Amino acid sequence: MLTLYHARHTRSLRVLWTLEELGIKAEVKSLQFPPRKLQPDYLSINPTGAVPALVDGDLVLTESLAICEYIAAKHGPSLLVAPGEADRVQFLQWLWYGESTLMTPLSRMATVGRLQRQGPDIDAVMADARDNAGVRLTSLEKHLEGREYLAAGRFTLADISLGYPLYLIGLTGLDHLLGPRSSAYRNRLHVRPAFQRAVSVP
Ligand SMILES: N[C@@H](CCC(=O)N[C@@H](CS)C(=O)NCC(=O)O)C(=O)O
Repeated sequence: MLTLYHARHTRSLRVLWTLEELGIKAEVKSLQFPPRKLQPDYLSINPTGAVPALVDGDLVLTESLAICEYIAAKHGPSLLVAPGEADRVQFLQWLWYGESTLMTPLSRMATVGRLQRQGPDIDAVMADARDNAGVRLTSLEKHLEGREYLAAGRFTLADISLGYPLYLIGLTGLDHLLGPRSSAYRNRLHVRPAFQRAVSVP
């Protein structure tokens, strides 16, 4: 049995979503956030204190996309675009864009927001991160021209990767940063029954 350490509104949503898409059961342990401060016993599972973590027997994985790829490779390879398959490179590009390019300014905003400080320096950091996210989103808008999904003409893990930061954009009131194609794309992802089930896990 897989065990997933999860906290609401975090990257563990990607893992829950992958599990739901593939109909895989896991024991979900919901943690208070941030576990680093509120659940110190969790550091014995993941010394970084970050979520998600997946335990499968002796194996412990602590990167959301590595966990999703591990699950997909075992149970649902159509979520991946294999080496040699057309669009493999686009798949990699957008898989990483979701965690690296797009999450970087959003994580900065979340971290600074959590500190609950005020003042011109904080405002400047937040404004810069917002601006940065907006600029970065223009490449998604461009890529979506004539495409329903990011790679291989089907729903893949790259879409799950992006679906999480697009969810955060909605949560943090940044919808105005999305162009029309990106907004329609996000709706397409988020109406999926598997996403709806995943996002309702407390
Ligand atoms: N690259 C990692 C990042 C994990 C991460 O930073 N998780 C955030 C929540 S989305 C977290 O737990 N932050 C709290 C902390 O680091 O204390 C992944 O994709 O899983």
